[in-house]
Amino acid sequence: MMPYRKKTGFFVLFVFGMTLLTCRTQTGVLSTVYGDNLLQNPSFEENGNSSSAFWKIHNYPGFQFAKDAPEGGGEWSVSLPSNWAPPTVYISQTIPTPSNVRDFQFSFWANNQVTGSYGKVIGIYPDTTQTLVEVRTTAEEKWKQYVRTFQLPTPTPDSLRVELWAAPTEIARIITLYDVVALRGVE
Ligand SMILES: [Ca+2]
Repeated sequence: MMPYRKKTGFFVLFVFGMTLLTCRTQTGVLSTVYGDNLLQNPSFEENGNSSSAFWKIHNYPGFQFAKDAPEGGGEWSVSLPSNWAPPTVYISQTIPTPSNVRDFQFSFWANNQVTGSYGKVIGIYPDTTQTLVEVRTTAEEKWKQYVRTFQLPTPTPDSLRVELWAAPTEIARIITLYDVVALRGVE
């Protein structure tokens, strides 16, 4: 038997955690800032702090952020390091494919030092995946927005996954910054 006090402690922690989760969902701080955007936490921040909520990072131990953002992008962006070529580090967010939408607009802001980082949207089927759109960035000295439209194939994938990839490099450690990522249905 667990001591009574320990049990109570766990319960209080549990309730506190659930309250945090509930507040986050109800206030919509992360989801509705950019109107009809289907992605959650598109600006990598919440209440003035950097945030990785709703995103996963792959092939890297943790998220890094930069206090640098495009106009309208708040204060923070996500920072993806490149240590070798080809790049292996990327972040992703997966959403159920919305019904009754065939055409989408995929957009993001990027700031990188070398050409070759990219964002893409992948359609996920029960037994396979298919790249629906891939947008390569160019080397820029400042933030630049990339926008592309695409149409869902038939049959429709069960879910859509947005991926943002670090740039390839063989020379030195560089970073790519991403911010204000959006996936929207268009008429
Ligand atoms: Ca931001």
